[in-house]
Amino acid sequence: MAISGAGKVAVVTGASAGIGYSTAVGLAEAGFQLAVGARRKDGLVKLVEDIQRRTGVKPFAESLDVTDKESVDAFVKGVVSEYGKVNVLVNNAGKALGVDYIDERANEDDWEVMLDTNVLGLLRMTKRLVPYLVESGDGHIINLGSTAGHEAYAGGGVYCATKFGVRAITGALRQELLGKPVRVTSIDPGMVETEFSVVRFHGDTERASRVYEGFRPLTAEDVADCIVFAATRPAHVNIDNIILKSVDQADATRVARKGQ
Ligand code: 8X3
Repeated sequence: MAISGAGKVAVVTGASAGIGYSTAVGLAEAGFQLAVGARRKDGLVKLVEDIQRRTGVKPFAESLDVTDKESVDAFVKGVVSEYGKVNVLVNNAGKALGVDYIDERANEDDWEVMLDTNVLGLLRMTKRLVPYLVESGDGHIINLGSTAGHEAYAGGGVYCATKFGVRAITGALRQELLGKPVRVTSIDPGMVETEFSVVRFHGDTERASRVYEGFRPLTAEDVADCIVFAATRPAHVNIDNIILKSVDQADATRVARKGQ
């Protein structure tokens, strides 16, 4: 049985595009009041208009850089003063940068950004919101993991490390929050066609499009569907983990492409 989000507040990070954007729309359509954050203001403006058009309700939207403690503090303060509570935290902000091997050519700045965003950013948001999630009496942390958190691949060492890290954090949180009214879920997609690869290849759209050539990758909406599903189960039902991949993807490196 699906439970409506009416009366509940959901926070989505990295909401200006891709999975975050679709998740915010999906949760708003399921009745949640939304608080959305991202570094890029233009995507947030579009999202606010989109949600308002679909639901008639204007979400709280503020710039948010999860790598910056002050930005995280200001965002959380804004959400709490707007709604007075938080029920759901979707830790979506994250990225891959490069496909460097771990050798002398690797870009260490990329390593730092990935670890800071995907691991520390998720921790910063979680640390600050856990008290509110507990206090809500019906809280839920939904972390965006990845198949890269289950299987490492060449060129993905550091990105995979961040997603293995997210999986560890999800597991620890489930233990730590046992006995408290907070569910903990990890949604772990394989290849999803969003701006993910454009970001990974530092803006090289042609190289990014080749990643998804000749097969049917997941879409942002496919992943958002799983997040909304987890968030709309009854309060005692914890969806621990959903791993989803395109029917054309077997594992990190094996993809059935047309003509191959
Ligand atoms: C994204 C999946 O295979 O590009 O999290 O690392 S993959």
